[in-house]
Amino acid sequence: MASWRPAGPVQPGSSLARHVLDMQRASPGASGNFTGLFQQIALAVKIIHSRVHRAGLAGVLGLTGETNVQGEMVAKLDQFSNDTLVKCAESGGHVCVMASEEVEEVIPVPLEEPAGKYVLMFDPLDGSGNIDVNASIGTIFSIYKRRTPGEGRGTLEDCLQPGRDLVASGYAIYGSSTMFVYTTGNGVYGFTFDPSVGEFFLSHDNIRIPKRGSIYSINEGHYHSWVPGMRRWADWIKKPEEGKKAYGHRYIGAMVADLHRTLLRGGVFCYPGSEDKPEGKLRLLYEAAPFAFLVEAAGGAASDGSQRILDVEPEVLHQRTPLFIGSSEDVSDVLGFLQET
Ligand code: AHM
Ligand code: MG
Repeated sequence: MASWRPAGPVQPGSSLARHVLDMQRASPGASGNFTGLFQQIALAVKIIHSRVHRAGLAGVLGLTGETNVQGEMVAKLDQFSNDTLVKCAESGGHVCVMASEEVEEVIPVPLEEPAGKYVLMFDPLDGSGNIDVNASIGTIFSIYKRRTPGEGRGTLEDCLQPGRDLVASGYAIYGSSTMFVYTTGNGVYGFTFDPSVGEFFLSHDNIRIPKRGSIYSINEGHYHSWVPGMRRWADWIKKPEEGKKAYGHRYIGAMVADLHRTLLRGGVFCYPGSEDKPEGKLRLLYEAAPFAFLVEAAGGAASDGSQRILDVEPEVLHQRTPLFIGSSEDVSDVLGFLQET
């Protein structure tokens, strides 16, 4: 008699929860804390997904009128996403301290909750300028181990770690479907949310970024404020030459969406510095380092123009950095132009 197999497309063995559990079982000495933290992050993402998809109906679009630490207006969904991540993570007992792009200082774990050994950093809702036009947005997270000795609450020092010390990073993209993509530095895995089941299932196994792509992604409206090397690169990339086709241009304006495409299709995403803002706009700890860890694990590259993003030693929590990230050959082309005298 044939052995029984579940009917339908859902494969319980390919769920995100099971994937993380298998990974934990494969790492000797793992205590289950990491798996627990991941489950809390996935729970937060499901709650944010649900609110993002109901946003128009629920009337939560619009601005609260407050100004966040970046001097930008905070959309209501940003705040909701921030609070959801904080509540889910602190109640799991796996983190000792957190930091969010939306909050000026580190976020301590409340005294009534147990503290764990992990440090969680996140951009709760990246690309929030896209909310009101119903375009893709996302959540970015990264996990470090505490580096200060002892147990109990963590400190700012635990948050100021270079990306090469990351234990894991990932993102959720709230697009035509919601996806969850993560790495622990060894393979990049993508899961698609099945709302009828309420779970993420493996849809993109072992993502590898092509060595070279055919798309460049940058806000070219800033062209006149760039250094000459950057402008020369932007002129070159769209010019057909012998042996080189002109690259196509795509820019959604939400890093999660632009980098999700770059990870799957290849190409390069740049957010350079400008004359008045030499550090650019993106934040090292919440945006650049987590994506650099993902893209390098997929075989790509990420630089700030002079060094690997993962080697940058953060000095302050909300540090900004120029970013050149994507297919290794495409990143190397931009760096070549930038380093020309
Ligand atoms: P946010 O975190 O406040 O949403 O800002 C970051 C976003 C990125 O997702 C995106 O790549 C960039 O800002 C777009 O900036 P610009 O409008 O200058 O092109
Ligand atoms: Mg952001």
